[in-house]
Amino acid sequence: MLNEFAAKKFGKKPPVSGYRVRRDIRVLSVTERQKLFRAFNVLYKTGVLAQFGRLHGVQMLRKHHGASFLPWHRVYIAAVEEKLREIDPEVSLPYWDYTMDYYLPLPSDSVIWSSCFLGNGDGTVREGPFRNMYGGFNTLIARDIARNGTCPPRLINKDDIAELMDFCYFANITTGNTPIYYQQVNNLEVLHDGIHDWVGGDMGNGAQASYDPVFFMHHTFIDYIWEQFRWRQSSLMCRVNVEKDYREPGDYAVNNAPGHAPWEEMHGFEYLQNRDGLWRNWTTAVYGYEPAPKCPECGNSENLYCDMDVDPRRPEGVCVTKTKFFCVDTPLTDFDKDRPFEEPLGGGATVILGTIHKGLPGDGRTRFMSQEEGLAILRQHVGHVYPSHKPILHDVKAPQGYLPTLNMSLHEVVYVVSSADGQGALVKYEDIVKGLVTTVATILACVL
Ligand SMILES: [Cu+2]
Repeated sequence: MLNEFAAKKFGKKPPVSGYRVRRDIRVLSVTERQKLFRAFNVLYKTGVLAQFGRLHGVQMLRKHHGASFLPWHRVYIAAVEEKLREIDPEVSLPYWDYTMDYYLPLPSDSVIWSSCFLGNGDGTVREGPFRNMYGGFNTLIARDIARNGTCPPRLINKDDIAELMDFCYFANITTGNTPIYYQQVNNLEVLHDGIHDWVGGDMGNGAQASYDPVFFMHHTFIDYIWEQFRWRQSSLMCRVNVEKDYREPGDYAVNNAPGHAPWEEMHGFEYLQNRDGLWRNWTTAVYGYEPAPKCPECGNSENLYCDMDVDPRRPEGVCVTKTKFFCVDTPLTDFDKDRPFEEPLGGGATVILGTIHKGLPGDGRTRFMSQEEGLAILRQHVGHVYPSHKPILHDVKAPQGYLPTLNMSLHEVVYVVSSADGQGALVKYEDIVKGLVTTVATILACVL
């Protein structure tokens, strides 16, 4: 099956099924959702989903805990999307923007975890479009929202994303050869791990994670965050060539695990190298992103609303997901409708559920917590004064004949320039930054 992608030069050439746009799953119409779920069920029944599940689950360290994490998953989900479009050329992979679930007192109440969307989040998936699907170990897929895990089980919120956007380089937000992987802040892979553990069940275990279709909505959002980072990298603020920017030799992966160098093959897509996942044409020729829903319209979705009060630091309001109690449609029609829920037959492995819930703080607001407790924690989180963004530090190398390297904070420089009188200061400044990341054009833009 994977040979098809090599034969079609998937990624090197525009995809057979054409360019597609990815949107938040709650913005899709009921019909669009049904088409998506039907396509997933066909992929499941034909065994394609399981093949992709195995590909993800084996040789995990070739594409996790290191630099190839983002490019590998970019290609992987695009390939699954291509298979979905073979079944129905009108579908694309939606993303699950969990920053909108974050604002619920109990994010496990999100409409996402209803039969209108991805089905229940507590235990065996027995309702919704993915009920009765078997996972990696011959057991029905299961979830265990807000479980305890190795990584803090937490949703990614808007502040996490804003903090990533303080940086300019791939190495700033990815994993390299580091002994304290799990504790890294501003690391998109570590943040992504938290969602896996938050959903729990199959999603909480790397070998089984992509047997639960939630995996693809999660990874599409991670890819969208990365894409926003790449827009920033390409902007005047950073001026980084996103196709070349990678990690340094010797700093590719935790414990120097192989598979993460830019020239190494992409596991399962051996006609590509890891660095090919950095090509711009993935998001110009293959797929693109519709921006996440914003206030006041919130994508005109019946499943979202604009909340002006919940996050005082965002006076323009934030879109918040409706809860599962709003699920009224039954998006299951012509597939699977007569098949009753069946208990697992036995003989398969058991997904570990029911870890100890001790009232996890913050984003781990659990399904066992009261609304009041969850709300109190949420208020604490979104009520604090947001620390101003850290200034961006550039190592500045002076042109030949000028002073040697100095360390410059962009924010301070903007301040100096804006408070300077007259053009003379700007000209001097231009001398200093000649040939550097930051240009006078950027500074002028900031001052204006
Ligand atoms: Cu993965």
